[in-house]
Amino acid sequence: MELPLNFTDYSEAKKAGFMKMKELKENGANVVGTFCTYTPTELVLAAGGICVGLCGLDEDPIRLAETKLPKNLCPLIKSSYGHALGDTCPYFYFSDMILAETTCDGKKKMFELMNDIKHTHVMQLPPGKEGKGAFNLWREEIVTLKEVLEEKFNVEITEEDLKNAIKLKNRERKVILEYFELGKLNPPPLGGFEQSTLIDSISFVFNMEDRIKIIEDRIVELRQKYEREKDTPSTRPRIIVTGCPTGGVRDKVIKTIEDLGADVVGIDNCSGPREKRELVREDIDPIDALAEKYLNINCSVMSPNPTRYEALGEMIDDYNVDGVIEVVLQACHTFNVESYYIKEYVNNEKELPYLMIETDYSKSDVGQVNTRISAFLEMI
Ligand code: BJ8
Repeated sequence: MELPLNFTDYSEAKKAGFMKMKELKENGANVVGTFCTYTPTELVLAAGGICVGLCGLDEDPIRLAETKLPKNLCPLIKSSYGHALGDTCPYFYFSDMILAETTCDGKKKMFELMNDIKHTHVMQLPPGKEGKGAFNLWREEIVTLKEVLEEKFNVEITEEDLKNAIKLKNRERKVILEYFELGKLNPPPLGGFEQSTLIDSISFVFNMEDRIKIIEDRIVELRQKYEREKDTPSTRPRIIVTGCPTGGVRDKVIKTIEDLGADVVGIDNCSGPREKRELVREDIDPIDALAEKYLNINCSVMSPNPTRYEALGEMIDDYNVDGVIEVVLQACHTFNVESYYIKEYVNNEKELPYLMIETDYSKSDVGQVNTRISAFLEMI
């Protein structure tokens, strides 16, 4: 059985979510717009609020964004800001506030401009996770966020509220991880295009229980598919895509890899298991637990960022991978610089081929991307 139309098509899911969001707002929902997996969403849930991701994944608003931002900036940042500036994203419109973090330089400076449009609370994320100072700073930022949310939404976030929100988010993490791990099977019952589309689309289902149920149902369908097909393993190369978020280049990169004859079995980025791997501890003070968990996310904005290699290495082994393709969005300096060591790691430690593709949201390099992926797959 195929997924309902709105979860295989990101723009359909986004549109369907608009109506739901409008209804929720009419019933008094408190909505917080977010941009990053470092956002401790449990606090918003504990405040009775709803989080909605606002990362821009399309090219349309970029021209407008460039009237205020430099052209030489990551497309995700320009697209996100362009939607805010042009008021072309209903989710931005419906957000009561924006919750952001000091991740990369481009994003954190863009948030200063975004604050002129809508109240943007920026959490000070430490530039590295090592040392006591980093944990203490981040923990303080989480305490401050709790106070900001309490004041904004006129609620008290109790320890019990927070513990319940942590449990609920952990359930969601576990089920999403189980869904991703179906990519370990051969033949893989799902490709990277589906993984990325479903996970980005599901963010527009605002009831967490509904969200969990949709993924659980899809897991059952995919397991049945695997049972039917398991006697004919795939001989296609097994690829992991790593690097920047790929929602804005899903067609240009992930679909192209699959159309050219490979299986994208895993996606090691923020649409993949990067944030899901580690649960929030349920046996310690909830604020400590949130600080610990979110500080450990292995994004390239952290310096140094050794756990990214461990996570990628585990995926390469567990998913039995034949090659790694890294996507770097143009002007993303942190992933771009880190790609040097990722290549070394993949080539030398894992003895596998590696390809880095630097791209943006435009169609101007579709042919070139296609040619490079094709040559890479032929080599494998
Ligand atoms: S945790 S990947 S969502 S920061 S691609 S805007 S880093 S210049 S999106 Fe990200 Fe959080 Fe990290 Fe994930 Fe800057 Fe790079 Fe653009 Fe990026």
